[in-house]
Amino acid sequence: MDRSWIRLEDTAEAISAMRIRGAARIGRSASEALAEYASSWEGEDPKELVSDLRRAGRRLHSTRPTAVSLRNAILLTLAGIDGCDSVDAIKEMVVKGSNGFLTSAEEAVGRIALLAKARIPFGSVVITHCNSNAALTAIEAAFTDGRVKGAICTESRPWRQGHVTSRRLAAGGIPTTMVVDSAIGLAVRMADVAVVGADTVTSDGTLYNKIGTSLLALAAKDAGVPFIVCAETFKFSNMADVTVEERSPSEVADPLRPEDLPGVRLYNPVFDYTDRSLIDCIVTEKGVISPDMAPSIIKDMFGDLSDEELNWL
Ligand code: RI2
Repeated sequence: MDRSWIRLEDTAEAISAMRIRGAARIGRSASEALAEYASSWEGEDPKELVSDLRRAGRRLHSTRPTAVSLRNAILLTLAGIDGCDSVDAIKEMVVKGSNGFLTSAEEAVGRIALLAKARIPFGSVVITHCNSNAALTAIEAAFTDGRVKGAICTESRPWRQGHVTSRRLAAGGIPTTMVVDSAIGLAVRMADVAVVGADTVTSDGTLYNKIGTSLLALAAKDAGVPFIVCAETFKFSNMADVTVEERSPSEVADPLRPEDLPGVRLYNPVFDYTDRSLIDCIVTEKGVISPDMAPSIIKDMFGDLSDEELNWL
């Protein structure tokens, strides 16, 4: 195995093992890994480089099947490489594609925070689930404006990303309370607004996000609490199907003590889906939309890509 592939493999493994996690972050890491792989590729045949880059894209994509951010980051970073007639031109195209993707991904979070905070009434308690940088940046911006007086975070089993979330919010001075996931029904009634991130938004406006999100959305609807999704446009998917990632049962129960649960199969889905009817709005960097406007976001994002560029992955 050559050295550039080993570095790409390191990134793929880190994403797979969730040492790199968060839908946007895994997309950014994949884009960076592709640019680095292209830059350090040694060879003279442009066709071979295109084929190796696609192999690299497929390897990265295999790590987290639900997060469309990963797929879109790969497609957008490698867009245009077929039209290049030299190895140098391909390398330049990939580095340019990656830089463009990284810059727009970073800017998107700031723009989303600006738009989302305006949807949070002054003096609100905000409830959030899991650990979304887009959602947390919006909550922090709203706190700075005096719109947020407190935050409630769910623990987010099995990985307990709620610990990371509550530490971040508390460190920023926000009075923060963490609850176990089964307290969602009660906790949402202590909140004024729910703000979450997105792993994937499909063309029919369905949200795929960390397991438990749909329960928060249902409880929010029942309690009359607005449910806001913060999603960069590269989280939108033009795919008909979404594969919900299932991870190892060892994340839920101790694999060394099978005797604790004799004859029990453990099911550990990572994401669930929330119907668009439960979503008040989706805040993207292009504006605040209702879920039924998802197709126009998808058209905007992929409008310049050929069928070949959209379908190779
Ligand atoms: P940002 C995370 O997935 C969570 O589900 C979170 O809501 C979503 O990504 C979006 O996060 P995971 O990688 O992109 O923890 O907004 O499975 O940071």
